[in-house]
Amino acid sequence: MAITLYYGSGSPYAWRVQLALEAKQLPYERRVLSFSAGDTRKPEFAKLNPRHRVPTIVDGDFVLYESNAIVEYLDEAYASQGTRLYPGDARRRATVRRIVSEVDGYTSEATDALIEELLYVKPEARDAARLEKARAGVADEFAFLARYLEADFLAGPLSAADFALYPYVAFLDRCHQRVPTFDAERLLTPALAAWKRRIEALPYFGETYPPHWRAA
Ligand SMILES: N[C@@H](CCC(=O)N[C@@H](CS)C(=O)NCC(=O)O)C(=O)O
Repeated sequence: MAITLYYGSGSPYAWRVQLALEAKQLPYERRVLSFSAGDTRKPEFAKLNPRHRVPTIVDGDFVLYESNAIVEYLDEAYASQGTRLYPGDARRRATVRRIVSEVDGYTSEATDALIEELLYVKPEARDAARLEKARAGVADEFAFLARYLEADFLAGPLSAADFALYPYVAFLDRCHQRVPTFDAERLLTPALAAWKRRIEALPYFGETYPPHWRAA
């Protein structure tokens, strides 16, 4: 039976799960929820996820929320299928978990600050110094992570670490779409820009692209 994925278009947490479902070659049905319509607050969804968040999956009679728990579950429950997202070796697996944790702990904070300044502060109220500080925070964080790129992907072979980071890097394109004067490419080191292109060249990547970004 196909897994059901509840997601929100553009949610970085949901995007990493969708990339994982694709990499694991698992059949799944998508249910897109609208944040503005309050879908995550509706009683039928609250029964699945009392924290009212996406992603949430239903696999048979098993319901699971929290993106990292979902990616690890998919990788373990369907270990022999598709790409291994958490390597078997304890040290390599710990490295993947460490990078995922860094993305959630540090990268998301830096990108949230930039998104806030760029997309949520009205253009007339925008403060150049605050915006520059937020932009520098993202550039520093991305340069930090780029140091891990000794091979094609963050922890060597493609892993959950790449799927955790990718949506945050891609969000810069969305910022550029919404604010054309914002130069997203400039925030990426050449190594990180090449890594981004490698993710986007994955055969299933297009399946995961947020629908409402395309329409914009
Ligand atoms: N720690 C959670 C975070 C999930 C999360 O915050 N999702 C946001 C979307 S990015 C959400 O569902 N927000 C609900 C809403 O705004 O109604 C995870 O890793 O899955």
